[in-house]
Formats: sequence, C-alpha cells, structure tokens
Amino acid sequence: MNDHTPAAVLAAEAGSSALAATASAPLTTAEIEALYELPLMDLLYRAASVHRANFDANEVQRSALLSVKTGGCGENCGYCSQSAHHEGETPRESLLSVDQVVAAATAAKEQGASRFCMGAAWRGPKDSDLVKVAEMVSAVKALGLETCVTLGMLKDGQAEALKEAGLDYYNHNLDTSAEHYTNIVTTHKQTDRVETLGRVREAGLKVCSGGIVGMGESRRDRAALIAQLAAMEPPPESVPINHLTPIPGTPLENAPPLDPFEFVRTIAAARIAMPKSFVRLSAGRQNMSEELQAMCFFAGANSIFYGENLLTTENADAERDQALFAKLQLRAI
Ligand code: SAM
Ligand code: DTB
Ligand code: SF4
Repeated sequence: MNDHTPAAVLAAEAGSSALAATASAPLTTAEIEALYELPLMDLLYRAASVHRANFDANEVQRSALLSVKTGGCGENCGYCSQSAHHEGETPRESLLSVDQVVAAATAAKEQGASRFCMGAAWRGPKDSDLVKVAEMVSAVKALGLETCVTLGMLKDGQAEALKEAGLDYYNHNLDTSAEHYTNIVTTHKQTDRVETLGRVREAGLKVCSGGIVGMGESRRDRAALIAQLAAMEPPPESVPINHLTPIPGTPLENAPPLDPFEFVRTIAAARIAMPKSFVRLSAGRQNMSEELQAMCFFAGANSIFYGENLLTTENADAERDQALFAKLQLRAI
C-alpha cells in the first residue's frame, strides 16, 4: 500500500522544500501553514487520500453531549457562556443526578449515538464532585455507550479514579495556539491544560483534545494549534474542531466568522497532520450548510456531536443529521 504518513504525503509533491518533511516526524507549524497555502483542490485530495488510507471514508462516529453542571465557572475563557466573569453567563444549574444523566444517555443511545460526553463548568472538579461524576460514568458505561467527560483541569489521582469508573475518553481542549491563548483566557495558562492532558494519558485514558477557530486568530495560530496537537505522543485519539459559537455578553460575541473554506482547510490540515485520529466536526455545525458539512467529511472529518444540544447552545437537528447521512450514504459508527 502507498505510504500515507503525513510526511510521505507532503514529500509526494516535494516541489516546495517546506512540503518535504522528514519521514515520521510530526509536521511543524511551517509545514502545516504550507498545507493551508495549497490550492484547495490539491489540499482536499491529499486530505481525502490520508483519510481513506486510515479509515473507512463513509463512516462517521456520533457522540452525544450533556451539560451535567452548568454555569458559574470561575474561569474567564472569552468564548464561554458559562463563565461567571461575563454578562452573558447562562443560568446556573447544580450537578445533575445520576438518574437524570442515565435518562439522557438512554435517549441518546436510542437516537443512535455511540459515545456520551458529559461536561461540567468547572476550573477542575473537587474530589467530592469526582465521586459523583464517577458514578455517572459507570452508569453510562453500563448502558453500552463509550464514555467521555470534560471537567476542567485534573489533580493527581483524579484521572485514575475516572479510569477506574470505566471512563474511555477525557476531553480537554488546547483551544488555540499558545501565543493566542493569553488573548482569550487569563485565569489559567495553556500549559496548565497540557499538564492535565499528561495526567489523562498517564492514567491510560484516551485523549480528546482540539480547539476553537474563529476567535480572531491568524492562520499561523491555527497551524500552530494543529502542530501542537500532532506533536503529542501519541496525538489525541479524538480531535474536536469547533467553530466559535458567538455568545452575546461574552468578549468574543462580535468575532467575525471564519471563511467556510478556511474552516475546511483547517479540517484537512488536521486530518493530514493526525492521520489516525478521529477529527470531529464540532460546535458551529448548526450554522453550516449540508454542502459545507459534506466538504468537511470529504476533507477527513469523521465524527460529529449528535443530538439537539451541545452544552448551552443548540446543535444541528438530529433528524436533519439522519437525513444528511442518508443523502450522503454515510454510515454511523
Ligand atoms: N470547563 C471544562 C473545560 O474548560 O475544559 C469543560 C467544559 S468547556 C465548555 C469545553 C470546551 O467547549 C471548551 O474547551 C471549548 O473548546 C468548547 N467551547 C466552549 N464554548 C464554546 C463556544 N462558544 N464555541 C465553541 N466552542 C466552545
Ligand atoms: C468540544 O470540543 N466541544 C464541545 C465539547 N468538546 C465539550 C463543547 C461545545 C460547546 C459549544 C458552546 C456551548 O454549547 O456552550
Ligand atoms: Fe467555560 Fe470551561 Fe473556561 Fe469554565 S473553564 S469558562 S466552563 S471553557
């Protein structure tokens, strides 16, 4: 079979020295920027080739999402509806009960989700919270769903406790380049997030980590984020690419949307840089046309959030998604 490692795909058209990467080394920011600069059809062709060499290109994984603890977060992430620092903070709700979570997970499974992700608006969980989340994880796992949680930064021992409870994935996004991060959040550093990802990996959990685009970052920032994710050893198994959902009353409420083709290029670059990872077309899908979503699937996106809601905002409608899968003859996994 042809060699479809990121370096080999780049080296295949080594007209430009920036595209001729060393075999098996993760792509650098400059190499990923060079991918972005390719004519769109060339970039899509390469991304689709990498995708097909590593996955069935007609299969898309579907994760449901539930906010198990909403609002009142002490962090000041500029994009987030749940930060107590912003005027636009969403109404607060305390931690859901295990029964409430099981009811939502059962409905998600019936609708066809294979993974259930639970999110909490915390800087990080207290040990007493973690005991309750661990119960939720075990109960959701018992339904036969893959489990994922996103709870913020973890302290020693917490990732292990989650693993023990049956957790499959921990989601913790790097969100944007290290350079742009300080323009978006000041209550913690991006390195804190990197540290938590280390704890997650050490505990033997699968890593879900990606970012948000459309936050006023440059193309170089987008390339740097992808390079940082791809340089993780190993890269995250799951890489959510969110388009900012602008929330009224947050500092980013008026951020201009990214050009849709720049979004597709980001998906393609992530696919080429992380050939074996699931690349998830995440927040922002409710505002994307079917054609744009199809182009993202062609570029290598092979996972979506599925169901009526994300955490505090609406998602694309599940029935429309089913119709889209039927039209594109995509199979849900
Ligand atoms: N508090 C935890 C944390 O920060 O990791 C978990 C919840 S947090 C809401 C999970 C992720 O949702 C963020 O890292 C960010 O990538 C994404 N997110 C939050 N608000 C968003 C928005 N308005 N648009 C797009 N993505 C968003
Ligand atoms: C991820 O990368 N995106 C999801 C999930 N991981 C937790 C969250 C998207 C949130 C969109 C805004 C909201 O609904 O509050
Ligand atoms: Fe929102 Fe998570 Fe930041 Fe809190 S830590 S403000 S929940 S993104």
